[in-house]
Amino acid sequence: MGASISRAQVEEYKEMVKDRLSEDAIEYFYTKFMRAAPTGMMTPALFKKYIDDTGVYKDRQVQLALQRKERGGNSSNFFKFTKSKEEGSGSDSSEDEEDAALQSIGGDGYLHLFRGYDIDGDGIITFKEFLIYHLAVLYNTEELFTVIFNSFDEDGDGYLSLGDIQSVITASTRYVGDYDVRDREVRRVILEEARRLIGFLDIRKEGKVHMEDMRLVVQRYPQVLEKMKNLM
Ligand SMILES: [Ca+2]
Ligand SMILES: [Ca+2]
Repeated sequence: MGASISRAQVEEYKEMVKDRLSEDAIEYFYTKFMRAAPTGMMTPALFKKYIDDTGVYKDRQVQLALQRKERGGNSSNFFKFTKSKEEGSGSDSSEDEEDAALQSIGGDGYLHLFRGYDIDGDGIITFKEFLIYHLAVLYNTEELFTVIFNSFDEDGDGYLSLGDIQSVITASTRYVGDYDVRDREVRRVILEEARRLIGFLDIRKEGKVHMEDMRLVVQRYPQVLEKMKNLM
Protein backbone atom coordinates (compact mmCIF):
# COMPACT_ATOMS: atom_id res chain seq x y z
CA MET A 1 0.00 0.00 0.00
CA GLY A 2 1.27 3.42 -0.90
CA ALA A 3 1.22 6.54 1.19
CA SER A 4 -1.53 8.16 -0.79
CA ILE A 5 -5.06 7.01 -1.05
CA SER A 6 -6.61 5.91 -4.33
CA ARG A 7 -9.75 7.36 -5.87
CA ALA A 8 -11.60 4.08 -5.45
CA GLN A 9 -10.62 3.86 -1.82
CA VAL A 10 -11.79 7.39 -1.10
CA GLU A 11 -15.16 6.55 -2.67
CA GLU A 12 -15.39 3.37 -0.65
CA TYR A 13 -14.61 5.10 2.62
CA LYS A 14 -16.93 7.99 1.82
CA GLU A 15 -19.70 5.49 1.32
CA MET A 16 -18.80 3.85 4.59
CA VAL A 17 -18.85 7.06 6.62
CA LYS A 18 -22.09 8.10 4.90
CA ASP A 19 -20.68 11.49 3.99
CA ARG A 20 -20.19 12.49 7.58
CA LEU A 21 -16.53 13.11 6.83
CA SER A 22 -15.18 15.11 3.92
CA GLU A 23 -12.66 13.68 1.47
CA ASP A 24 -10.04 15.87 3.05
CA ALA A 25 -10.80 14.47 6.47
CA ILE A 26 -10.63 10.90 5.16
CA GLU A 27 -7.28 11.61 3.55
CA TYR A 28 -6.06 13.23 6.73
CA PHE A 29 -6.93 10.14 8.76
CA TYR A 30 -5.49 7.89 6.08
CA THR A 31 -2.15 9.67 6.10
CA LYS A 32 -2.09 9.60 9.86
CA PHE A 33 -2.89 5.91 9.95
CA MET A 34 -0.41 4.89 7.25
CA ARG A 35 2.32 6.85 8.93
CA ALA A 36 1.76 4.83 12.06
CA ALA A 37 1.10 1.52 10.32
CA PRO A 38 2.68 1.50 6.84
CA THR A 39 1.51 -2.03 6.06
CA GLY A 40 -2.08 -1.10 6.77
CA MET A 41 -2.20 -3.36 9.81
CA MET A 42 -1.88 -1.63 13.15
CA THR A 43 -0.66 -4.08 15.76
CA PRO A 44 -0.88 -3.38 19.50
CA ALA A 45 2.78 -2.32 19.46
CA LEU A 46 2.25 0.13 16.60
CA PHE A 47 -0.88 1.38 18.30
CA LYS A 48 0.97 2.11 21.51
CA LYS A 49 3.61 4.02 19.59
CA TYR A 50 0.91 5.92 17.71
CA ILE A 51 -0.82 6.92 20.93
CA ASP A 52 2.46 7.95 22.57
CA ASP A 53 3.66 9.92 19.56
CA THR A 54 0.46 11.83 18.97
CA GLY A 55 -0.44 12.31 22.60
CA VAL A 56 -4.09 12.32 21.51
CA TYR A 57 -5.31 10.32 24.42
CA LYS A 58 -3.70 12.44 27.05
CA ASP A 59 -4.68 15.64 25.29
CA ARG A 60 -8.29 14.58 25.17
CA GLN A 61 -8.35 13.70 28.85
CA VAL A 62 -6.61 16.92 29.78
CA GLN A 63 -9.13 18.90 27.77
CA LEU A 64 -11.98 17.14 29.48
CA ALA A 65 -10.51 17.92 32.85
CA LEU A 66 -10.12 21.56 31.93
CA GLN A 67 -13.67 21.81 30.64
CA ARG A 68 -14.91 20.30 33.84
CA LYS A 69 -12.89 22.71 35.88
CA GLU A 70 -14.35 25.64 33.98
CA ARG A 71 -17.83 24.35 34.59
CA GLY A 72 -17.06 24.54 38.26
CA GLY A 73 -16.36 20.93 39.04
CA ASN A 74 -18.30 17.72 38.82
CA SER A 75 -20.24 15.83 41.40
CA SER A 76 -18.25 12.72 40.63
CA ASN A 77 -15.34 11.98 42.92
CA PHE A 78 -13.43 10.40 40.10
CA PHE A 79 -12.67 13.65 38.42
CA LYS A 80 -10.91 15.14 41.31
CA PHE A 81 -8.13 12.81 40.27
CA THR A 82 -7.95 14.17 36.78
CA LYS A 83 -5.17 16.66 36.87
CA SER A 84 -4.79 19.20 34.16
CA LYS A 85 -1.17 18.60 33.62
CA GLU A 86 0.74 19.57 30.54
CA GLU A 87 3.19 17.10 29.23
CA GLY A 88 5.32 16.55 26.15
CA SER A 89 3.75 14.31 23.56
CA GLY A 90 6.79 12.27 22.65
CA SER A 91 7.78 9.00 24.20
CA ASP A 92 11.30 8.49 25.47
CA SER A 93 11.66 4.91 24.39
CA SER A 94 11.88 4.09 20.73
CA GLU A 95 13.71 0.79 20.35
CA ASP A 96 12.94 -2.59 21.81
CA GLU A 97 9.76 -2.71 19.84
CA GLU A 98 7.11 -5.43 19.99
CA ASP A 99 7.81 -7.21 23.26
CA ALA A 100 8.10 -4.21 25.49
CA ALA A 101 5.18 -2.54 23.80
CA LEU A 102 2.97 -5.57 24.12
CA GLN A 103 3.83 -5.88 27.75
CA SER A 104 3.25 -2.30 28.63
CA ILE A 105 0.13 -1.95 26.54
CA GLY A 106 -1.64 -3.65 29.39
CA GLY A 107 0.32 -1.96 32.13
CA ASP A 108 0.00 1.49 30.70
CA GLY A 109 -3.65 1.13 30.05
CA TYR A 110 -3.76 1.22 26.29
CA LEU A 111 -5.52 -2.09 25.96
CA HIS A 112 -9.02 -0.81 26.55
CA LEU A 113 -8.44 1.84 23.91
CA PHE A 114 -7.15 -0.80 21.55
CA ARG A 115 -10.32 -2.85 22.10
CA GLY A 116 -12.36 0.22 21.29
CA TYR A 117 -10.64 0.60 17.93
CA ASP A 118 -10.44 -3.11 17.10
CA ILE A 119 -14.11 -3.55 16.32
CA ASP A 120 -13.98 -7.16 15.10
CA GLY A 121 -11.60 -8.10 17.91
CA ASP A 122 -9.00 -9.81 15.71
CA GLY A 123 -6.05 -8.08 17.34
CA ILE A 124 -5.30 -5.75 14.42
CA ILE A 125 -6.65 -2.28 13.72
CA THR A 126 -7.39 -1.73 10.04
CA PHE A 127 -7.86 1.67 8.47
CA LYS A 128 -11.61 1.07 8.30
CA GLU A 129 -11.74 0.41 12.02
CA PHE A 130 -9.55 3.42 12.66
CA LEU A 131 -11.92 5.59 10.66
CA ILE A 132 -15.03 4.20 12.33
CA TYR A 133 -13.52 4.82 15.75
CA HIS A 134 -12.80 8.46 15.03
CA LEU A 135 -16.17 8.95 13.43
CA ALA A 136 -17.84 7.43 16.46
CA VAL A 137 -15.92 9.45 18.99
CA LEU A 138 -16.07 12.73 17.10
CA TYR A 139 -19.67 12.61 16.05
CA ASN A 140 -21.32 10.32 18.58
CA THR A 141 -22.57 8.09 15.82
CA GLU A 142 -24.31 4.82 16.58
CA GLU A 143 -20.92 3.09 16.36
CA LEU A 144 -19.90 4.91 19.52
CA PHE A 145 -21.98 2.48 21.50
CA THR A 146 -20.02 -0.50 20.17
CA VAL A 147 -16.70 1.27 20.62
CA ILE A 148 -17.46 2.01 24.24
CA PHE A 149 -18.97 -1.35 25.03
CA ASN A 150 -15.98 -3.23 23.57
CA SER A 151 -13.58 -0.95 25.31
CA PHE A 152 -15.13 -1.71 28.70
CA ASP A 153 -15.61 -5.44 28.11
CA GLU A 154 -12.16 -6.39 29.25
CA ASP A 155 -12.55 -10.17 29.20
CA GLY A 156 -14.55 -10.07 25.99
CA ASP A 157 -17.42 -12.23 27.29
CA GLY A 158 -20.07 -9.88 25.93
CA TYR A 159 -21.08 -8.50 29.34
CA LEU A 160 -19.76 -5.70 31.49
CA SER A 161 -18.86 -6.79 35.00
CA LEU A 162 -17.81 -4.65 37.92
CA GLY A 163 -14.28 -5.94 37.34
CA ASP A 164 -14.33 -4.91 33.66
CA ILE A 165 -15.41 -1.39 34.54
CA GLN A 166 -12.95 -1.12 37.39
CA SER A 167 -10.06 -2.15 35.12
CA VAL A 168 -10.86 0.46 32.52
CA ILE A 169 -11.20 3.26 35.05
CA THR A 170 -8.01 2.12 36.77
CA ALA A 171 -6.09 2.06 33.50
CA SER A 172 -7.20 5.50 32.44
CA THR A 173 -6.65 6.94 35.90
CA ARG A 174 -3.10 5.68 35.93
CA TYR A 175 -2.38 6.86 32.45
CA VAL A 176 -4.04 10.21 32.58
CA GLY A 177 -3.16 11.43 35.97
CA ASP A 178 -0.07 9.45 36.87
CA TYR A 179 -1.83 8.42 40.06
CA ASP A 180 -0.65 5.56 42.14
CA VAL A 181 -3.57 3.24 41.59
CA ARG A 182 -2.31 1.01 44.38
CA ASP A 183 -3.10 3.79 46.79
CA ARG A 184 -6.03 2.81 48.95
CA GLU A 185 -7.94 6.07 48.57
CA VAL A 186 -7.48 6.08 44.80
CA ARG A 187 -8.69 2.48 44.63
CA ARG A 188 -11.68 3.28 46.79
CA VAL A 189 -12.80 6.12 44.56
CA ILE A 190 -12.35 4.02 41.43
CA LEU A 191 -14.41 1.23 42.94
CA GLU A 192 -17.10 3.66 43.98
CA GLU A 193 -17.25 5.09 40.48
CA ALA A 194 -17.40 1.60 38.94
CA ARG A 195 -20.17 0.56 41.33
CA ARG A 196 -22.19 3.63 40.57
CA LEU A 197 -21.93 3.01 36.85
CA ILE A 198 -22.80 -0.67 37.01
CA GLY A 199 -25.66 0.11 39.37
CA PHE A 200 -27.09 2.34 36.72
CA LEU A 201 -26.62 -0.06 33.81
CA ASP A 202 -27.34 -3.40 35.45
CA ILE A 203 -31.10 -3.17 35.22
CA ARG A 204 -31.60 -6.92 35.77
CA LYS A 205 -29.55 -6.76 38.96
CA GLU A 206 -27.46 -9.72 37.85
CA GLY A 207 -24.10 -8.19 38.59
CA LYS A 208 -23.33 -7.89 34.88
CA VAL A 209 -24.53 -5.62 32.13
CA HIS A 210 -26.13 -7.04 28.99
CA MET A 211 -25.39 -5.17 25.80
CA GLU A 212 -29.06 -4.69 24.95
CA ASP A 213 -29.79 -3.35 28.44
CA MET A 214 -26.99 -0.83 28.19
CA ARG A 215 -28.36 0.20 24.81
CA LEU A 216 -31.74 0.90 26.38
CA VAL A 217 -30.26 2.85 29.25
CA VAL A 218 -28.07 5.06 27.08
CA GLN A 219 -30.87 5.70 24.61
CA ARG A 220 -32.79 7.14 27.48
CA TYR A 221 -29.80 8.78 29.15
CA PRO A 222 -27.26 9.71 26.48
CA GLN A 223 -25.17 11.42 29.12
CA VAL A 224 -24.26 8.00 30.52
CA LEU A 225 -22.56 7.07 27.25
CA GLU A 226 -20.78 10.41 27.26
CA LYS A 227 -19.62 9.75 30.78
CA MET A 228 -18.33 6.30 29.85
CA LYS A 229 -16.52 7.79 26.88
CA ASN A 230 -14.81 10.20 29.23
CA LEU A 231 -13.82 7.40 31.56
CA MET A 232 -12.09 5.45 28.76
CA1 LIG B 1 -9.70 -5.61 13.73
CA1 LIG C 1 -16.92 -8.78 30.36
